[in-house]
Amino acid sequence: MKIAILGGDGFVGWPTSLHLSDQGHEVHIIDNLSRRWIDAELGVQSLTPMDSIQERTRIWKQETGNTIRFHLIDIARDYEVFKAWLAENRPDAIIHFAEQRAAPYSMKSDQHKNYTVNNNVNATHHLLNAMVELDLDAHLVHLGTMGVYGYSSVGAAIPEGYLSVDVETLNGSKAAQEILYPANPGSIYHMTKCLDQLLFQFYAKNDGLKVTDLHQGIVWGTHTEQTLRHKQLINRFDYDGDYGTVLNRFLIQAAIGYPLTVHGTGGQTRAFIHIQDSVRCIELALKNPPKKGDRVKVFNQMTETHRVRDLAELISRLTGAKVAYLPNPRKEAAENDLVVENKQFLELGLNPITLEEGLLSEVVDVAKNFAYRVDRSRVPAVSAWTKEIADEIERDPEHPRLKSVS
Ligand code: NAD
Ligand code: USQ
Repeated sequence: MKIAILGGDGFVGWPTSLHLSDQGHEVHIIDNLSRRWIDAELGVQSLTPMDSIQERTRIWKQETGNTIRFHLIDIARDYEVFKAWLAENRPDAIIHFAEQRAAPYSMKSDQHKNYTVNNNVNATHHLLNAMVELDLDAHLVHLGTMGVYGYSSVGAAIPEGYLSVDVETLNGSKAAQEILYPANPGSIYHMTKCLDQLLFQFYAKNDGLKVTDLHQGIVWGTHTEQTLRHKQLINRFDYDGDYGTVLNRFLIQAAIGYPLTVHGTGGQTRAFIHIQDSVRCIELALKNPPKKGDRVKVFNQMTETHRVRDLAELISRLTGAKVAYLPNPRKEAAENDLVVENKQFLELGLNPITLEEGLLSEVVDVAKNFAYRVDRSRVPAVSAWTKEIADEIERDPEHPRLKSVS
Protein backbone atom coordinates (compact mmCIF):
# COMPACT_ATOMS: atom_id res chain seq x y z
CA MET A 1 0.00 0.00 0.00
CA LYS A 2 1.00 3.61 -0.44
CA ILE A 3 0.63 5.10 3.04
CA ALA A 4 0.77 8.76 4.07
CA ILE A 5 1.83 9.17 7.69
CA LEU A 6 0.86 12.63 8.91
CA GLY A 7 3.01 13.51 11.94
CA GLY A 8 5.47 10.72 11.09
CA ASP A 9 8.40 12.51 12.76
CA GLY A 10 6.80 12.18 16.22
CA PHE A 11 7.07 9.72 19.11
CA VAL A 12 4.45 7.27 17.77
CA GLY A 13 4.64 8.31 14.11
CA TRP A 14 8.34 7.52 13.63
CA PRO A 15 8.27 3.87 14.83
CA THR A 16 5.00 3.39 12.92
CA SER A 17 6.66 4.67 9.74
CA LEU A 18 9.59 2.25 10.20
CA HIS A 19 7.32 -0.70 10.98
CA LEU A 20 5.13 -0.17 7.92
CA SER A 21 8.13 0.47 5.67
CA ASP A 22 9.67 -2.74 6.99
CA GLN A 23 6.57 -4.59 5.87
CA GLY A 24 7.06 -3.39 2.33
CA HIS A 25 4.61 -0.50 2.22
CA GLU A 26 5.47 2.70 0.37
CA VAL A 27 5.69 5.18 3.24
CA HIS A 28 5.46 8.97 2.94
CA ILE A 29 5.93 11.08 6.06
CA ILE A 30 4.21 14.45 6.07
CA ASP A 31 5.22 16.65 9.00
CA ASN A 32 5.70 20.37 9.63
CA LEU A 33 8.31 19.61 12.33
CA SER A 34 6.29 21.72 14.78
CA ARG A 35 7.30 19.45 17.67
CA ARG A 36 10.94 20.26 17.07
CA TRP A 37 10.01 23.97 17.13
CA ILE A 38 8.00 23.47 20.33
CA ASP A 39 11.07 21.85 21.93
CA ALA A 40 12.93 25.05 21.05
CA GLU A 41 10.10 27.22 22.40
CA LEU A 42 10.13 25.34 25.71
CA GLY A 43 13.92 25.06 25.88
CA VAL A 44 13.78 21.27 26.18
CA GLN A 45 14.97 18.36 24.11
CA SER A 46 14.17 14.70 23.75
CA LEU A 47 16.11 12.61 26.28
CA THR A 48 17.39 10.61 23.32
CA PRO A 49 19.44 12.41 20.65
CA MET A 50 17.21 12.60 17.58
CA ASP A 51 18.72 13.25 14.19
CA SER A 52 16.95 15.33 11.56
CA ILE A 53 14.15 13.54 9.75
CA GLN A 54 16.20 13.57 6.55
CA GLU A 55 19.12 11.90 8.33
CA ARG A 56 16.83 9.34 9.99
CA THR A 57 15.36 8.33 6.63
CA ARG A 58 18.84 8.19 5.08
CA ILE A 59 19.97 5.73 7.77
CA TRP A 60 16.83 3.64 7.29
CA LYS A 61 17.57 3.39 3.56
CA GLN A 62 21.19 2.47 4.29
CA GLU A 63 20.17 -0.24 6.81
CA THR A 64 17.23 -1.78 4.95
CA GLY A 65 17.27 -0.55 1.36
CA ASN A 66 13.76 0.84 1.93
CA THR A 67 12.88 4.42 1.04
CA ILE A 68 10.76 6.59 3.32
CA ARG A 69 9.99 9.93 1.72
CA PHE A 70 9.61 13.10 3.79
CA HIS A 71 7.41 16.07 2.83
CA LEU A 72 7.51 19.28 4.85
CA ILE A 73 3.85 20.39 4.93
CA ASP A 74 1.77 22.07 7.62
CA ILE A 75 -1.58 20.36 7.12
CA ALA A 76 -3.40 22.83 9.37
CA ARG A 77 -2.13 25.98 7.64
CA ASP A 78 -1.24 25.01 4.08
CA TYR A 79 -4.49 23.48 2.86
CA GLU A 80 -3.78 23.98 -0.85
CA VAL A 81 -0.27 22.52 -0.63
CA PHE A 82 -1.59 19.52 1.30
CA LYS A 83 -4.48 19.01 -1.12
CA ALA A 84 -2.11 19.21 -4.10
CA TRP A 85 0.11 16.57 -2.47
CA LEU A 86 -2.87 14.25 -1.90
CA ALA A 87 -4.07 14.83 -5.48
CA GLU A 88 -0.70 13.94 -6.92
CA ASN A 89 0.04 10.96 -4.67
CA ARG A 90 -3.41 9.46 -3.95
CA PRO A 91 -2.40 7.24 -1.00
CA ASP A 92 -4.33 4.04 -0.23
CA ALA A 93 -4.26 4.77 3.49
CA ILE A 94 -3.59 7.83 5.63
CA ILE A 95 -2.52 7.65 9.26
CA HIS A 96 -3.18 10.89 11.10
CA PHE A 97 -0.93 11.68 14.08
CA ALA A 98 -0.40 15.35 13.17
CA GLU A 99 -1.80 17.18 16.18
CA GLN A 100 -0.53 19.05 19.24
CA ARG A 101 -0.80 16.23 21.73
CA ALA A 102 0.17 17.46 25.20
CA ALA A 103 -2.59 18.37 27.65
CA PRO A 104 -0.27 20.56 29.81
CA TYR A 105 1.02 22.44 26.75
CA SER A 106 -2.56 23.06 25.64
CA MET A 107 -3.35 24.63 29.05
CA LYS A 108 -0.27 26.88 29.40
CA SER A 109 -1.87 30.15 28.26
CA ASP A 110 -4.65 31.56 26.08
CA GLN A 111 -2.20 31.51 23.13
CA HIS A 112 -1.48 27.82 23.65
CA LYS A 113 -5.21 27.06 23.83
CA ASN A 114 -5.77 28.90 20.55
CA TYR A 115 -2.84 27.17 18.89
CA THR A 116 -3.98 23.71 19.97
CA VAL A 117 -7.58 24.20 18.82
CA ASN A 118 -6.58 25.84 15.52
CA ASN A 119 -3.89 23.31 14.73
CA ASN A 120 -5.78 20.15 15.66
CA VAL A 121 -9.24 20.96 14.38
CA ASN A 122 -7.95 22.46 11.12
CA ALA A 123 -5.55 19.57 10.56
CA THR A 124 -8.35 17.03 10.85
CA HIS A 125 -10.87 19.07 8.91
CA HIS A 126 -8.47 19.88 6.08
CA LEU A 127 -7.74 16.20 5.66
CA LEU A 128 -11.40 15.16 5.55
CA ASN A 129 -12.37 18.06 3.31
CA ALA A 130 -9.58 17.34 0.82
CA MET A 131 -10.40 13.62 0.74
CA VAL A 132 -13.97 14.40 -0.33
CA GLU A 133 -12.94 17.07 -2.81
CA LEU A 134 -10.43 14.70 -4.47
CA ASP A 135 -12.75 11.69 -4.31
CA LEU A 136 -9.99 9.86 -2.45
CA ASP A 137 -11.04 6.35 -1.46
CA ALA A 138 -8.31 6.00 1.19
CA HIS A 139 -8.73 4.45 4.65
CA LEU A 140 -8.15 7.14 7.27
CA VAL A 141 -6.75 5.90 10.59
CA HIS A 142 -6.71 8.60 13.27
CA LEU A 143 -4.91 8.53 16.59
CA GLY A 144 -7.44 9.69 19.13
CA THR A 145 -7.35 9.33 22.90
CA MET A 146 -8.97 7.47 25.79
CA GLY A 147 -9.40 10.96 27.26
CA VAL A 148 -12.45 11.62 25.04
CA TYR A 149 -14.46 9.47 27.46
CA GLY A 150 -13.22 11.05 30.68
CA TYR A 151 -11.85 8.43 33.03
CA SER A 152 -14.66 7.45 35.38
CA SER A 153 -16.36 4.24 34.41
CA VAL A 154 -19.54 4.48 36.55
CA GLY A 155 -19.11 0.82 37.44
CA ALA A 156 -19.31 -0.32 33.80
CA ALA A 157 -16.61 -0.91 31.22
CA ILE A 158 -16.07 1.90 28.70
CA PRO A 159 -17.22 0.46 25.36
CA GLU A 160 -15.37 0.91 22.08
CA GLY A 161 -16.79 4.24 20.96
CA TYR A 162 -20.52 3.64 21.05
CA LEU A 163 -22.97 3.26 23.92
CA SER A 164 -26.30 1.39 23.70
CA VAL A 165 -29.07 3.40 25.33
CA ASP A 166 -32.85 3.10 25.60
CA VAL A 167 -34.63 6.37 24.87
CA GLU A 168 -38.14 6.80 26.26
CA THR A 169 -40.38 7.79 23.31
CA LEU A 170 -43.40 10.10 23.41
CA ASN A 171 -45.79 7.13 23.60
CA GLY A 172 -43.95 5.69 26.60
CA SER A 173 -42.22 2.84 24.77
CA LYS A 174 -38.43 2.40 24.64
CA ALA A 175 -36.37 2.97 21.48
CA ALA A 176 -32.91 1.41 21.36
CA GLN A 177 -30.15 3.74 20.15
CA GLU A 178 -26.41 3.50 19.74
CA ILE A 179 -24.82 6.84 20.47
CA LEU A 180 -21.25 8.07 20.56
CA TYR A 181 -20.09 7.62 24.18
CA PRO A 182 -20.61 10.99 25.92
CA ALA A 183 -17.55 13.20 25.48
CA ASN A 184 -15.97 14.33 28.74
CA PRO A 185 -12.62 16.01 27.98
CA GLY A 186 -10.29 17.09 30.78
CA SER A 187 -8.10 19.58 28.85
CA ILE A 188 -8.19 21.76 25.73
CA TYR A 189 -6.09 19.11 23.98
CA HIS A 190 -8.52 16.32 24.89
CA MET A 191 -11.39 18.59 23.81
CA THR A 192 -9.93 18.87 20.30
CA LYS A 193 -10.03 15.06 20.05
CA CYS A 194 -13.73 15.17 20.97
CA LEU A 195 -14.27 17.70 18.18
CA ASP A 196 -12.37 15.40 15.81
CA GLN A 197 -14.84 12.63 16.64
CA LEU A 198 -17.77 14.75 15.45
CA LEU A 199 -15.95 15.66 12.24
CA PHE A 200 -15.42 11.95 11.54
CA GLN A 201 -19.08 11.12 12.25
CA PHE A 202 -20.23 13.78 9.81
CA TYR A 203 -17.87 12.89 6.95
CA ALA A 204 -18.52 9.16 7.28
CA LYS A 205 -22.28 9.72 7.20
CA ASN A 206 -22.38 12.45 4.56
CA ASP A 207 -19.59 11.41 2.21
CA GLY A 208 -19.01 7.76 2.99
CA LEU A 209 -15.40 8.26 4.08
CA LYS A 210 -13.78 5.16 5.62
CA VAL A 211 -12.55 6.23 9.04
CA THR A 212 -11.03 4.33 11.96
CA ASP A 213 -10.53 6.26 15.21
CA LEU A 214 -8.10 4.72 17.69
CA HIS A 215 -8.81 5.84 21.24
CA GLN A 216 -5.35 5.33 22.60
CA GLY A 217 -4.19 5.26 26.21
CA ILE A 218 -0.87 6.64 27.49
CA VAL A 219 2.01 5.25 25.44
CA TRP A 220 5.11 4.16 27.35
CA GLY A 221 8.53 2.77 26.43
CA THR A 222 10.73 4.09 23.65
CA HIS A 223 12.28 1.34 21.52
CA THR A 224 10.57 -0.83 18.93
CA GLU A 225 12.05 -3.63 16.89
CA GLN A 226 12.94 -1.24 14.08
CA THR A 227 14.22 1.74 16.10
CA LEU A 228 16.74 -0.64 17.67
CA ARG A 229 18.34 -1.46 14.33
CA HIS A 230 20.67 1.54 14.34
CA LYS A 231 21.47 4.11 17.01
CA GLN A 232 20.48 6.93 14.65
CA LEU A 233 16.99 5.42 14.29
CA ILE A 234 16.35 6.02 17.99
CA ASN A 235 12.91 7.28 18.97
CA ARG A 236 11.96 10.57 20.65
CA PHE A 237 11.64 10.30 24.43
CA ASP A 238 10.02 13.24 26.24
CA TYR A 239 10.65 13.83 29.93
CA ASP A 240 9.73 17.49 30.51
CA GLY A 241 6.72 18.70 32.48
CA ASP A 242 4.65 19.42 29.36
CA TYR A 243 5.30 16.56 26.94
CA GLY A 244 6.61 13.78 29.17
CA THR A 245 3.85 11.31 30.02
CA VAL A 246 3.51 9.85 33.45
CA LEU A 247 5.08 6.40 33.25
CA ASN A 248 7.99 7.43 31.02
CA ARG A 249 8.56 10.42 33.30
CA PHE A 250 8.71 8.20 36.40
CA LEU A 251 11.21 5.89 34.69
CA ILE A 252 13.47 8.78 33.70
CA GLN A 253 13.13 10.39 37.12
CA ALA A 254 14.18 7.07 38.71
CA ALA A 255 17.21 6.98 36.40
CA ILE A 256 18.42 10.46 37.36
CA GLY A 257 17.59 10.24 41.08
CA TYR A 258 14.71 12.74 40.96
CA PRO A 259 11.80 12.03 43.33
CA LEU A 260 8.86 10.60 41.34
CA THR A 261 6.39 13.45 40.72
CA VAL A 262 2.99 12.08 41.74
CA HIS A 263 0.18 14.63 41.33
CA GLY A 264 -2.12 14.82 44.33
CA THR A 265 -2.78 11.45 45.94
CA GLY A 266 -1.89 9.63 42.72
CA GLY A 267 -5.37 8.12 42.75
CA GLN A 268 -5.88 8.76 39.02
CA THR A 269 -6.36 5.51 37.07
CA ARG A 270 -5.34 5.66 33.41
CA ALA A 271 -5.08 3.30 30.44
CA PHE A 272 -1.61 2.36 29.10
CA ILE A 273 -0.05 0.74 26.04
CA HIS A 274 3.57 -0.02 25.16
CA ILE A 275 4.96 1.73 22.05
CA GLN A 276 5.57 -1.63 20.33
CA ASP A 277 1.90 -2.59 20.80
CA SER A 278 0.77 0.84 19.63
CA VAL A 279 2.57 0.23 16.35
CA ARG A 280 1.10 -3.29 16.05
CA CYS A 281 -2.42 -2.02 16.72
CA ILE A 282 -2.08 0.55 13.93
CA GLU A 283 -1.04 -2.24 11.57
CA LEU A 284 -4.07 -4.33 12.65
CA ALA A 285 -6.41 -1.37 12.15
CA LEU A 286 -4.96 -0.78 8.67
CA LYS A 287 -5.60 -4.41 7.73
CA ASN A 288 -9.22 -4.22 8.88
CA PRO A 289 -10.75 -1.10 7.33
CA PRO A 290 -14.44 -0.26 7.54
CA LYS A 291 -16.39 -0.51 4.27
CA LYS A 292 -17.55 2.60 2.45
CA GLY A 293 -20.80 3.69 4.09
CA ASP A 294 -20.00 2.04 7.44
CA ARG A 295 -20.05 4.12 10.57
CA VAL A 296 -16.70 5.25 12.03
CA LYS A 297 -14.89 2.23 13.45
CA VAL A 298 -13.62 2.90 16.97
CA PHE A 299 -11.04 0.82 18.83
CA ASN A 300 -9.86 1.32 22.40
CA GLN A 301 -6.11 1.11 21.86
CA MET A 302 -4.89 0.21 25.35
CA THR A 303 -3.76 -2.97 27.05
CA GLU A 304 -4.01 -2.32 30.81
CA THR A 305 -5.02 0.23 33.41
CA HIS A 306 -3.00 1.41 36.40
CA ARG A 307 -3.34 3.89 39.22
CA VAL A 308 -0.60 6.55 39.17
CA ARG A 309 0.51 5.96 42.78
CA ASP A 310 0.74 2.19 42.16
CA LEU A 311 3.07 2.88 39.25
CA ALA A 312 5.19 5.18 41.41
CA GLU A 313 5.37 2.58 44.18
CA LEU A 314 6.27 -0.18 41.71
CA ILE A 315 9.11 1.88 40.22
CA SER A 316 10.26 2.94 43.65
CA ARG A 317 10.48 -0.73 44.73
CA LEU A 318 12.34 -1.60 41.56
CA THR A 319 14.86 1.25 41.62
CA GLY A 320 14.90 2.68 45.14
CA ALA A 321 13.56 6.05 43.87
CA LYS A 322 11.83 8.36 46.36
CA VAL A 323 8.20 9.31 45.73
CA ALA A 324 7.04 12.94 46.07
CA TYR A 325 3.32 13.68 46.42
CA LEU A 326 2.87 17.15 44.89
CA PRO A 327 0.01 19.64 44.54
CA ASN A 328 -1.81 18.66 41.34
CA PRO A 329 -1.49 21.33 38.63
CA ARG A 330 -4.49 19.80 36.83
CA LYS A 331 -8.21 19.97 37.49
CA GLU A 332 -9.09 16.29 37.50
CA ALA A 333 -10.70 13.72 39.79
CA ALA A 334 -8.33 12.91 42.65
CA GLU A 335 -9.33 9.25 42.56
CA ASN A 336 -11.09 7.27 39.83
CA ASP A 337 -11.62 3.70 38.72
CA LEU A 338 -11.33 2.79 35.07
CA VAL A 339 -12.49 -0.33 33.28
CA VAL A 340 -12.07 -0.38 29.50
CA GLU A 341 -13.18 -2.80 26.79
CA ASN A 342 -10.48 -3.66 24.25
CA LYS A 343 -11.69 -6.94 22.81
CA GLN A 344 -11.55 -5.89 19.16
CA PHE A 345 -7.75 -5.78 19.05
CA LEU A 346 -7.49 -8.96 21.13
CA GLU A 347 -9.81 -10.71 18.66
CA LEU A 348 -7.61 -9.50 15.79
CA GLY A 349 -4.65 -11.22 17.44
CA LEU A 350 -2.97 -8.59 19.62
CA ASN A 351 -0.89 -10.30 22.29
CA PRO A 352 -0.38 -7.45 24.77
CA ILE A 353 2.95 -6.49 26.21
CA THR A 354 2.19 -5.78 29.85
CA LEU A 355 4.10 -3.86 32.45
CA GLU A 356 6.78 -6.18 33.66
CA GLU A 357 9.97 -5.48 35.48
CA GLY A 358 12.31 -6.39 32.63
CA LEU A 359 10.80 -3.85 30.27
CA LEU A 360 10.60 -1.15 32.93
CA SER A 361 14.27 -1.67 33.78
CA GLU A 362 15.16 -1.52 30.08
CA VAL A 363 13.65 1.97 29.88
CA VAL A 364 15.48 3.04 33.05
CA ASP A 365 18.72 1.84 31.42
CA VAL A 366 18.05 3.88 28.27
CA ALA A 367 17.39 6.89 30.50
CA LYS A 368 20.62 6.30 32.43
CA ASN A 369 22.59 6.26 29.17
CA PHE A 370 21.31 9.70 28.25
CA ALA A 371 20.95 11.16 31.77
CA TYR A 372 23.60 13.77 30.91
CA ARG A 373 21.06 15.35 28.49
CA VAL A 374 18.44 15.98 31.18
CA ASP A 375 17.83 19.53 32.42
CA ARG A 376 16.42 18.92 35.92
CA SER A 377 14.76 22.34 35.98
CA ARG A 378 12.47 21.16 33.15
CA VAL A 379 11.15 18.16 35.09
CA PRO A 380 8.41 19.81 37.23
CA ALA A 381 4.97 20.04 35.58
CA VAL A 382 3.94 23.66 36.07
CA SER A 383 1.18 24.21 33.54
CA ALA A 384 -1.85 24.89 35.77
CA TRP A 385 -5.39 24.16 34.62
CA THR A 386 -6.91 27.26 36.31
CA LYS A 387 -5.69 30.57 37.71
CA GLU A 388 -6.65 29.40 41.22
CA ILE A 389 -4.43 26.32 40.89
CA ALA A 390 -1.56 28.46 39.53
CA ASP A 391 -1.85 30.76 42.57
CA GLU A 392 -1.86 27.78 44.93
CA ILE A 393 1.36 26.46 43.37
CA GLU A 394 2.96 29.92 43.67
CA ARG A 395 2.10 29.99 47.38
CA ASP A 396 3.54 26.53 48.11
CA PRO A 397 7.22 26.95 49.01
CA GLU A 398 7.67 23.19 48.78
CA HIS A 399 6.70 23.03 45.10
CA PRO A 400 9.66 21.73 43.06
CA ARG A 401 9.24 24.60 40.61
CA LEU A 402 10.28 26.94 43.41
CA LYS A 403 13.09 24.98 44.95
CA SER A 404 15.81 22.89 43.44
CA VAL A 405 15.29 19.16 43.91
CA SER A 406 18.38 17.09 44.40
P1 NAD B 1 4.30 13.95 18.84
O1 NAD B 1 4.08 15.36 19.28
O2 NAD B 1 5.57 13.28 19.18
O3 NAD B 1 4.09 13.85 17.25
C1 NAD B 1 3.15 14.59 16.54
C2 NAD B 1 3.78 14.96 15.19
O4 NAD B 1 2.82 15.70 14.42
C3 NAD B 1 5.01 15.85 15.36
O5 NAD B 1 6.09 15.33 14.61
C4 NAD B 1 4.55 17.21 14.82
O6 NAD B 1 5.60 17.96 14.24
C5 NAD B 1 3.46 16.81 13.82
N1 NAD B 1 2.44 17.84 13.59
C6 NAD B 1 1.69 18.50 14.51
N2 NAD B 1 0.88 19.39 13.90
C7 NAD B 1 1.12 19.28 12.56
C8 NAD B 1 0.62 19.96 11.43
N3 NAD B 1 -0.27 20.95 11.54
N4 NAD B 1 1.07 19.60 10.20
C9 NAD B 1 2.00 18.62 10.07
N5 NAD B 1 2.53 17.94 11.13
C10 NAD B 1 2.11 18.29 12.36
O7 NAD B 1 3.05 13.11 19.40
P2 NAD B 1 2.90 11.51 19.59
O8 NAD B 1 3.14 11.21 21.01
O9 NAD B 1 3.64 10.81 18.54
O10 NAD B 1 1.35 11.36 19.34
C11 NAD B 1 0.85 11.15 18.01
C12 NAD B 1 -0.67 11.11 18.03
O11 NAD B 1 -1.09 10.08 18.90
C13 NAD B 1 -1.27 12.41 18.54
O12 NAD B 1 -2.35 12.79 17.73
C14 NAD B 1 -1.74 12.07 19.94
O13 NAD B 1 -2.88 12.79 20.26
C15 NAD B 1 -2.00 10.57 19.87
N6 NAD B 1 -1.77 9.91 21.18
C16 NAD B 1 -0.52 9.94 21.77
C17 NAD B 1 -0.34 9.30 23.01
C18 NAD B 1 0.98 9.32 23.74
O14 NAD B 1 1.04 8.84 24.89
N7 NAD B 1 2.05 9.82 23.15
C19 NAD B 1 -1.42 8.65 23.61
C20 NAD B 1 -2.67 8.64 22.98
C21 NAD B 1 -2.82 9.28 21.76
N1 USQ C 1 0.76 12.72 36.30
C1 USQ C 1 1.45 12.63 37.50
N2 USQ C 1 2.76 12.99 37.51
C2 USQ C 1 3.42 13.41 36.39
C3 USQ C 1 2.72 13.47 35.16
C4 USQ C 1 1.39 13.12 35.16
O1 USQ C 1 0.90 12.26 38.54
O2 USQ C 1 4.61 13.72 36.48
C5 USQ C 1 -0.67 12.34 36.26
C6 USQ C 1 -1.57 13.40 35.64
O3 USQ C 1 -2.01 14.32 36.63
C7 USQ C 1 -2.68 12.53 35.07
C8 USQ C 1 -1.99 11.24 34.67
O4 USQ C 1 -0.76 11.22 35.39
O5 USQ C 1 -3.60 12.22 36.08
C9 USQ C 1 -1.71 11.10 33.19
O6 USQ C 1 -0.96 12.20 32.73
P1 USQ C 1 -0.10 12.09 31.36
O7 USQ C 1 0.60 13.39 31.15
O8 USQ C 1 0.70 10.86 31.39
O9 USQ C 1 -1.26 11.84 30.28
P2 USQ C 1 -2.30 12.81 29.54
O10 USQ C 1 -2.14 14.22 29.93
O11 USQ C 1 -3.66 12.23 29.71
O12 USQ C 1 -1.88 12.73 28.02
C10 USQ C 1 -1.19 11.61 27.43
C11 USQ C 1 -0.72 12.04 26.04
C12 USQ C 1 -1.94 12.35 25.18
C13 USQ C 1 -2.87 11.15 25.17
C14 USQ C 1 -3.26 10.72 26.58
C15 USQ C 1 -4.00 9.39 26.59
O13 USQ C 1 0.13 13.17 26.14
O14 USQ C 1 -1.52 12.67 23.86
O15 USQ C 1 -4.03 11.46 24.45
O16 USQ C 1 -2.05 10.50 27.34
S1 USQ C 1 -5.17 9.30 27.90
O17 USQ C 1 -4.49 9.68 29.18
O18 USQ C 1 -5.64 7.93 27.98
O19 USQ C 1 -6.22 10.26 27.63
